[in-house]
Amino acid sequence: SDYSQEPPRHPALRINSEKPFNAEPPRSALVSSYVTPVDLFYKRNHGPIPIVDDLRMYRVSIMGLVGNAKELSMEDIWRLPKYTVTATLQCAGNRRTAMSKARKVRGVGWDVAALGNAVWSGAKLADVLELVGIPKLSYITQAGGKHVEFVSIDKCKEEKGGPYKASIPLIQATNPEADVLLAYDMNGKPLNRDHGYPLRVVVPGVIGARSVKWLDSINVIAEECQGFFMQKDYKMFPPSVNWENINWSTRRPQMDFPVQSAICSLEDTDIVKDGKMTVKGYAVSGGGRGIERVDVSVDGGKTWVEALRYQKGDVPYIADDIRSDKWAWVLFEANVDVLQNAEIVAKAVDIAGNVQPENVEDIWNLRGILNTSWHKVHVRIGH
Ligand code: MTE
Ligand code: MO
Repeated sequence: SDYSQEPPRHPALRINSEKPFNAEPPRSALVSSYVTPVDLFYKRNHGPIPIVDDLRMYRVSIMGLVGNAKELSMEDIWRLPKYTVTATLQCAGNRRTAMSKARKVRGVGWDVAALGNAVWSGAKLADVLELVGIPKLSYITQAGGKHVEFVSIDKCKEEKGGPYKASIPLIQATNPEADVLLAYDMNGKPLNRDHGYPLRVVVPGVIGARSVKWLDSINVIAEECQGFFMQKDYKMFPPSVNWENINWSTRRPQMDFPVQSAICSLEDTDIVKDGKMTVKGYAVSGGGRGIERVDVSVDGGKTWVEALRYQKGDVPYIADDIRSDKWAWVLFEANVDVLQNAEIVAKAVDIAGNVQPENVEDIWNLRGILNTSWHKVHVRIGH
């Protein structure tokens, strides 16, 4: 595989793997703005970044169990109504390094920044599927299609040199309220190469692995995608399963991500000045479930204070707000007094009442996905 034509990248990114390129921003960059700048947005790849140099030649084919297969040009996609959705994309492997410290897991290591919040614009997948004769809110096509598979242009070793692919259920793909996009813009500008130029899928509220970049074709199929990343990866196993007794077919591919939060204003080993400080971070849940509450503790979880939450450029507010972006994170901040060496903790609660689990051991899994345990940071008092 050829890594000689990778795009330029921001020097502040922390590189977790060079080839393929996997990198995340420093924690502090995440809480400096509600919308994550493109160059600091985490990059998660499984192969070299493909090159699409002639946009006029670019086509997306829509095929499989549809009435009339079609090839769409970018012009065709641009002609459809343009929707803009603010959505947080999170890799299922976010916070894997911390899970691996409890007990070794397999996979690229990530700190707490394998996620970002972007403003995505593009056509709704539901509108695109209508062009091939599939009505809105369909769970099955006349030819028996129940899943929509996205196939990429890139090549990766997990697929034995074939393209990256994933699928979502047809009912989600054809539901306009699910806001699944074929996005061509990120933060108001055409996608760059790292993030899927010229066209990518964005499945809000679902682990990043299903938001296929560099889209080549859309396949309507009867069963979920049989690709590596659906069947042999991105599944959550119980702590008892190891590499000797694993049976991949016993679990479903992970779709929605669970409630998550992390502190971003502090690194693990920070020395702070005695006294008042502001703890900042992010909280997000999958499936469009908003964040109900974020609790912060400075005594390892014995006592808690409620943090202020905000989206957009708003001043922090506590009450839920009708302006809220349902697919996006909230940033939080809490003013606390740190009088001695302390364990600072954050935990979030989503609107369904789901709470992050306390201990990583309880959710340990051999692939190291979905580490949503309480985020703990040790600080020492210094001068
Ligand atoms: N799409 C393709 N074609 N190839 C990939 O390697 N990685 C997936 C997803 N889509 C991937 C892909 C994973 S695991 C994640 S978390 C997101 O893209 C990351 O998107 P980003 O690099 O734009 O942040
Ligand atoms: Mo991912």
